[in-house]
Amino acid sequence: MNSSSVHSTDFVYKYKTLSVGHLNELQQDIDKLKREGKLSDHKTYRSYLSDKKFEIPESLPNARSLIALAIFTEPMLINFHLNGAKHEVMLPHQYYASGLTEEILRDIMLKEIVKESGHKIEKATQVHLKLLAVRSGLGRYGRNNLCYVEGMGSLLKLFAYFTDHQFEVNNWTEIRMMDGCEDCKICMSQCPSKCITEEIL
Ligand code: B12
Repeated sequence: MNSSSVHSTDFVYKYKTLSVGHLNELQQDIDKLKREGKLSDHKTYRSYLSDKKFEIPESLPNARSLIALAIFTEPMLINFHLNGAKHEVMLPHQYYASGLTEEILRDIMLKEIVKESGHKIEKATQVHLKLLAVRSGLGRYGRNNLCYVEGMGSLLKLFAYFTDHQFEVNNWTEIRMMDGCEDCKICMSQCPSKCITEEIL
């Protein structure tokens, strides 16, 4: 199934689907980074990744597809008053109650994406979401390694679901950095810890 942008209550979402036949290749992308020593060994960082694996969940052994979903919610603008001056600060939706619930996500998945009745979905909590989004063609990496989705920028939340529904279109895509990042180095010059490199993907 191809990407679609639908407005549902206060959210805008886009999605792409991939066959579970690509799970091994997705895992190999990560294993290759590890082998080449490109993943930080820092134990806190590794702890974030320790449960992540591209594999069919035991709770849905007949899973056929993975759905990558990007949700954009308007950021909240808050005013801080400091020494008589007002400072407007943008708060992404991870940090305020945007109203997005698990039930809304399940409804989007079942009623608007899977559509055919009788199918199951299972939230994929252990996959690498940016990689899945990029490999499914939903988004592209920015030089800063965040995932950008056309029309949404990077201020979005990614989710993934397994389903036993087989979609007709398989969207396997090469890993690429956004064209707009090739000549732009603004994030590089602003990164306080100098983590962003000249490297082009
Ligand atoms: C660990 C983690 C963190 C850690 C570590 C972040 C870090 N800087 O490393 C902490 C807790 C600090 C964190 C913070 C944030 N996170 Co976070 N985090 C994750 C998590 C759990 C895993 C990400 C990860 O490291 N994956 C493993 C790496 C290896 O995967 P990868 O980056 O896709 O790997 C590919 C690239 O490296 C690429 N590659 C290889 N070489 C090169 C070279 C170039 C030039 C490029 C561009 C790419 C590239 O190839 C790899 C694949 O083969 C994901 C959720 C998930 N389940 O995936 C969220 C996630 C990435 N985080 C997210 C967000 C929003 C944030 C914050 C912005 C939250 C906030 N508002 O403060 C901050 C950003 C901080 C920052 N400066 O990066 C979003 C990103 C959305 C997006 N648009 O991309 C995710 C997807 C969560 C979500 N559900 O939406 N996060």
